[in-house]
Amino acid sequence: MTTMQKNNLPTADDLRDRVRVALQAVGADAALGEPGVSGLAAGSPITGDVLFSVPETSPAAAGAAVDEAAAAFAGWRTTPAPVRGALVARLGELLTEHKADLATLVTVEAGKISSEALGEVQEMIDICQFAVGLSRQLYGKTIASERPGHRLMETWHPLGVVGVITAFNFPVAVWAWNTAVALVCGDTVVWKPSELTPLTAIACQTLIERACADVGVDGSVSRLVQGGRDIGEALIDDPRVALVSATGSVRMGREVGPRVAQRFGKALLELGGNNAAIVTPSADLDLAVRAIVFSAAGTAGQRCTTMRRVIAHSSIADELCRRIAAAYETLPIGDPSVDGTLVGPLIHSRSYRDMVGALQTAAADGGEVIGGHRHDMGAEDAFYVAPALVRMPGQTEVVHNETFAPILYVLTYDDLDTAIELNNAVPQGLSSAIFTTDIREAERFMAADGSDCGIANVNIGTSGAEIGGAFGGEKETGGGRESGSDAWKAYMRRATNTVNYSSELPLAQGVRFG
Ligand code: UN1
Repeated sequence: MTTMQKNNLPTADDLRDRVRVALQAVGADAALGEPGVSGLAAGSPITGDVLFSVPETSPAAAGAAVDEAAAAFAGWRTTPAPVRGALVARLGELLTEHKADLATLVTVEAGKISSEALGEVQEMIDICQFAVGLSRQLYGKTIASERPGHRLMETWHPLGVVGVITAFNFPVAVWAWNTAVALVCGDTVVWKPSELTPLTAIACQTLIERACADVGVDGSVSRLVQGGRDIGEALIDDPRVALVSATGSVRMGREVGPRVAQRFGKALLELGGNNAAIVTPSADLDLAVRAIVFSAAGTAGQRCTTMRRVIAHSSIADELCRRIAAAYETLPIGDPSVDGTLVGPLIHSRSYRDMVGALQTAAADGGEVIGGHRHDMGAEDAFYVAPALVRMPGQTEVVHNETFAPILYVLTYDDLDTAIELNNAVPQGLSSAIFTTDIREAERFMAADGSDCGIANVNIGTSGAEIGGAFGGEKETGGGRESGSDAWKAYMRRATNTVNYSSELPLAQGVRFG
């Protein structure tokens, strides 16, 4: 039987106390108002209660935040990059000091289990360290010129204000990926977090303002605006926002992309995923099952990198399903703040309805559904579910949709080409994996005619990427890359400089003119 801590949830008052303690520790409790007071409702999926109300930014105030960030950019862009790095280094120290406080807030607001919440904060610390190193490595190339006495080179310059729009499921890490890198690149930031996670945002903003004060930098280099659609639009449509980096649904990206393009702004989109793992006959099944269960059921299926499909070789599909189903049976579901819980709540009732709807459709399409039922935790507005495993007779439309809940569809294949075709048959292109001990299969999966995703892993699940690599995906995932590698280039503009240090004026391409 699946373990559950029935009716054993904390009370709303317990959660309020935890939030108060964590926000007091970071020095941000002044922003808390009683629930019901006008402003944004800050709630928790753990119980489904509204805990506090927090100040909401008006559209005029959002414009003012952009004014401030734009004004700060004038000085920040000429601050030497390693000096900018010192601010990010200080932020990293403060995040380290307040790792547990932030993780508490992430657990309360996003419903993540403690270990994953701590991991998310670690991801922030990691990107700060990366960005500090990067602050001394914003390299341009020197290129051989075809003309004598000439030098050709590239220089990279800050872009301007970066608008960062983040989602509830990584309420702090995605802000940090963008902000740490943008700041060392010489950009200033205006952040619009998800309306579902305003408390974590207040904590982060307090820490970055403290970091600014500690190193003597104008706090306007990083601003926070809180609110709904109109506040996001204030960033999207403002010509001073040079780059909009948006994480969220494909539907959101379809609006943001063209609107930003309309004014020739830059957009960095990190949208939906529909990530698959191919499991081959040579796979180490113990390892594969552990990786699949973490990627499919972890974070209650609410990562953009969550594994949503398994493409299993027909010779091992039954065995694999049996083992995944057995592992699912033992997953402790319940209060994410309790040690040992592995599956916390869905974020809200809509996610639950979407999950029920997708499972009904899958069953109508001939899918065999195992699990997926709601756990009664004694809280009407909290949605705890058992992860679902669905053996599909083939890929119907429901398999092509991203349902932000723990549903894992299983398809079968007989030859690797078909498996790769299935992997690539969905509109999204974020993450993918192959489980194999055959080097030919592994290499084929990563080759040009292999996985079409931004992330293609071997013997690792689809989720849980390190910050050192560029993160993002193709097709409906939006094409953006954030975090490590050379993703910083999206936060800067490139100038090509040709320098003539001779006293002649040879023209390129051998052109003669007078
Ligand atoms: C997301 O879900 O938006 O690779 C980001 C991962 C995490 C980031 C996920 N490092 O699963």
